[in-house]
Amino acid sequence: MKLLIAIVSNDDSHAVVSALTSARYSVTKLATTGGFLRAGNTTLLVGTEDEKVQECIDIIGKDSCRRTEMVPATASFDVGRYTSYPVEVQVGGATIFVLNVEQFVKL
Ligand code: 2BA
Repeated sequence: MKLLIAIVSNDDSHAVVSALTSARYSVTKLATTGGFLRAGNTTLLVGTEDEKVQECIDIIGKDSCRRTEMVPATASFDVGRYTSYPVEVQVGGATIFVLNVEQFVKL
């Protein structure tokens, strides 16, 4: 058995958890904070059989792949005058650790 620890963005977490539970994986969702950006992210714990690890990674990747999005940014170009323009930002992505589980007990 393996334990997957997957760190995903908060924006993607709902879709990833829904996809995993629909595929009958058990998931625990933790509210976490990245050490570098000090911003909130989501850590998912998924315990599963060895042969299902790749499918689980594929499901997580489907809803959290790294992508570029256009977001509106605002710049001031004169006293009291502002303009809005789109900028490209990178969002999403997942960091996944796969650990061996020595023992799995449900009481
Ligand atoms: P990612 O590498 O995609 O990492 C996203 C989040 O995943 C991280 O948030 C952290 O919470 C977790 N994570 C990634 N690798 C990990 C690891 N080896 N061990 C434990 N947790 C891990 P943040 O720490 O806020 O980092 C956000 C983004 O900033 C990173 O995206 C990376 O692109 C960049 N970054 C992180 N640390 C950096 C550093 N020391 N120097 C430069 N850029 C850094």
